[in-house]
Amino acid sequence: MKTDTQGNGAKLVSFQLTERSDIMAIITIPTQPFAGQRPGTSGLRKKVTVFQQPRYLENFVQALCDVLNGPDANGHPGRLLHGQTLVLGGDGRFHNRAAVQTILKLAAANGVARVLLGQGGILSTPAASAVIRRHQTFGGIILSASHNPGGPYGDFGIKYNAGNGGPANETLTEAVYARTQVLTQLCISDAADIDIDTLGMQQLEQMQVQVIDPVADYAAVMRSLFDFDLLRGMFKKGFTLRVDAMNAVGGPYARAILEAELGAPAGTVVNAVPLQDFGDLHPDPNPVNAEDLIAHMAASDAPDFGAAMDGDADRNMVVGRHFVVSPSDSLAVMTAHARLIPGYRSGLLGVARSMPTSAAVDRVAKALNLSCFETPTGWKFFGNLLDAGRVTLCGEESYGTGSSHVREKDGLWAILFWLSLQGATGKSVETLVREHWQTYGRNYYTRHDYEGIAVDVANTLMADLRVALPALPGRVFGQRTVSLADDFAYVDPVDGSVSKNQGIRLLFDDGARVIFRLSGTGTEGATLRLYLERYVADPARQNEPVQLALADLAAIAEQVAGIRVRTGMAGPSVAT
Ligand code: G16
Repeated sequence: MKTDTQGNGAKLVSFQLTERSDIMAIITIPTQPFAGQRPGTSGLRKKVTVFQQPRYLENFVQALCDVLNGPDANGHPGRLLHGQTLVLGGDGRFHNRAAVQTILKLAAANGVARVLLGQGGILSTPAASAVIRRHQTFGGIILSASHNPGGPYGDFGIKYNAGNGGPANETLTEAVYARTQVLTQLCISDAADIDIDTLGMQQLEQMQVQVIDPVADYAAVMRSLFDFDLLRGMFKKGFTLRVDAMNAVGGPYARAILEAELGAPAGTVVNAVPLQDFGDLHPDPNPVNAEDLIAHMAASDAPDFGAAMDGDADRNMVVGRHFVVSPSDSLAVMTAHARLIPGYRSGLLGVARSMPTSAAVDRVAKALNLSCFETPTGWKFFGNLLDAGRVTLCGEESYGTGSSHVREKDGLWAILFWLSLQGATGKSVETLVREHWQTYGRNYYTRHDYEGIAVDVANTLMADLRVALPALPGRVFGQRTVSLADDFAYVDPVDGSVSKNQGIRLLFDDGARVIFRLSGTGTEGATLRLYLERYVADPARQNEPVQLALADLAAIAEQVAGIRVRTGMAGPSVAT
């Protein structure tokens, strides 16, 4: 050990000679806090250009390491991270590779003993969760801005997942944020970049970096849940599938499992090579952004089944011939038929959905006598329920479904699930959903997004709604009366933690709902999300176009919130 001061203000606190006979050193560098490093719905997401500022990423990762190391008994920096293994990987978007190198050098300097790194810096979000769980690591760092656009002027993101494989809870993310605001120094290795593309072990300071196959652990989990022989048989008999990976990280996983292992013809997975800018696609699998898939599924020679995934492959969209399945319906249908899948044959422990997700799954849960939980938006809120064995399936309106097999939503898992349902029943996607509606009724559902509005306009709109809430119950709008109006708060049934201000809810006496919420994943201005839902039991009235069926609720929302006047927008920028 040696102490020295370098010209750039960095302090040399240790060194070691390597076999290459160059000097690697762990140095401390003075730094200053950056404002706004508070993680949102799912980690810290900012423009790439923000992350490229010197020491921006470093500060956040140092703060994370400090929090994970914890204080010792005397309140000094502790060593909880020392000797531990972390998982590292991302969705391959622009800045992924550079960020991986930086994080490795910080991890090495902050006591991490070993990193399991996805080859090329690649790990889909569900795969990262699977690796954390299978290797029982301390946790993992995932680099992704999910469905947000990529490229040099696009978005980048980072989040920490705990040892259960799931996104860190709010207590931890708030502690990291607090730490970012008082940080004065970084502890980092000045070693040269390592080779992140070759499988195998390398050394970085005292830390081992094991470059792993990004698909292997994930594929093993899928094999344990689904009947691969059944799926192989489907493709052998000519079943046709089109999976749009949107030039994002899901491509290699879908190719390896669907094409290489299950025998789907080459070309089943399209846009299958992850590109740093997603080839200018917006990798958000909804009918607007995945329009190419929608067009293929509407063609006369449409495949039997279509699906898309997002930037980090945790979201999914399920499409039949001429038929798009809403994420809320998807969760309900999966819940109703779960026992057809080997991994769920013994039944479900319970189900959970985020508050803005439609109540379609609630009806299935009631019929099957399952517990059904309503949580705030954000997959992290499912973690405790899954860990405590209270639920098996979870889902969100934002094209996310998943189960207890990992602690993230999982795009390819959902595709394999729907494929299996078709294989086990011999029914098409459309038939499965229409029969579901006949049995349980239909929850017409849409989400209207008002994107890129001024932050103060959005905040004022929400604040005004909160003020208006007490006067709303009992108010009559046409045929409907407001039965409840509140700002959704959640008490976690496992640890008792309380999360307030999770969205304004207007519930009506006929089961209809209007919900207002601000997005927590955007990087520019604010996005207001308006969620509309109406229940129709009568099969004869289940075939209206969705926007038409919900037009009266949209009008009520406008009357209550004055969105158009406040934003100057004639309508939502996206309606799905
Ligand atoms: C993240 C969270 C999801 C959440 C979604 C939407 O998804 O993991 O649980 O539903 O954001 O968030 P918002 O409505 O706040 O934009 P992802 O796929 O972006 O990680």
